Amino acid sequence: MGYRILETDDIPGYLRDRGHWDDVDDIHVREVSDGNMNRVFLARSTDGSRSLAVKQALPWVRVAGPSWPMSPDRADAEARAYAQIAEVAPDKIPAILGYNPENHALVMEDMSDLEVLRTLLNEGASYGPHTSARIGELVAQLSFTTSDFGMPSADRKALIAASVSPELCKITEDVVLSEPYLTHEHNHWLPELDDLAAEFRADAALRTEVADLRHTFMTSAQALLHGDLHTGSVMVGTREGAPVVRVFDPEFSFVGPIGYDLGLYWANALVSEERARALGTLADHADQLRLSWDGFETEFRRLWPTRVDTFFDDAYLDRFLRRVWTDAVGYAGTEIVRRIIGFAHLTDLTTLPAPAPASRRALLLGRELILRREELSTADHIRALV
Ligand code: SR1
Ligand code: MG
Repeated sequence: MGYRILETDDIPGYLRDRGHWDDVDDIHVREVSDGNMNRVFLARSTDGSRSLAVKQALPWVRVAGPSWPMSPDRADAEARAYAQIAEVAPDKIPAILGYNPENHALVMEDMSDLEVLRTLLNEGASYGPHTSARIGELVAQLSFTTSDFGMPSADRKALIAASVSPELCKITEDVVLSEPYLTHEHNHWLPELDDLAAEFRADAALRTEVADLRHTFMTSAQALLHGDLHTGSVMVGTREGAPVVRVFDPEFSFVGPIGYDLGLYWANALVSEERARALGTLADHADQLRLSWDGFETEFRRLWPTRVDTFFDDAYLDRFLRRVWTDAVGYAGTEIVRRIIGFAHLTDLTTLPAPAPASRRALLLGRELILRREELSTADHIRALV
């Protein structure tokens, strides 16, 4: 049948044809697309006893339209990542019920009983004790099992080859890891930040450090990443009285530096902290970097004795984790910067009544994280900087 862009009215027939839903007379569909890239639909029966989500990759960046073409093959990377994560952390992703590579469409669990973490935080909620720890644990589970510690060398080479994702990596190389430091039509910022945006473009030392992080992103095939692990890629809530954390949208997945996933999460936590500071609603924001690192490190060290290649000794583990930490600090800096003077901004800041002061603080913090990542070797150092 080939690829066709699904509209709301197509979803009942699509779900029936794919064997997900029999009674197409009892199905109500609404579009809930929210992210920058794709379309998402929710299908629900009248009594609410059945519901599913359908996510389809468009042949362009959704928020830009056909003027920014993008292969819908990115959904293949997402489906592959979900399959990989399902092997090691099935409790931390939505249930995937089917993937149709012809239509680049995933059918998955409806998670609308949960909330997007960024939305909750923007509304003034705290993180609670579980969320960041689970995120760190997920990064460890995915990264250890897809690294040379968790996989035989030949399998790893096959994974690296299968996970090559040039178009989406190029987006990150551009919109995160170079454009904000250049004059580029994608960039925009608040007029009150003109001075800092110009300073960042003129700062040769900053550019060299970003170049270093960019090159690491391009070459350091440490493990399979989520690739876009911000607070809009996390859903939280409770089910049957227990806390639930689900990470979704791994379409930017590829084999890269582990610190990129941690750094993205840290950046978004630090920006949420600036929002809360501006609104006077600070809660447990300051704990999140430490909690996610502790969750990551504890799980990675727990898995270490199972490594497939024992030439990597315990002293090497310490060195490796230090490198991941330092990379994460740097990538946190680049993520903060691009979210304020680059293409895709964060509602954490844009919806503030007076966004400039908090954005300025965050931008300055981002620069320090990039420039001083080698010396910022503990969570306390980062707290002191904040
Ligand atoms: C053109 S895409 C811009 C951003 O949206 C995605 O969610 C990624 O964060 C990407 O960098
Ligand atoms: Mg996304």
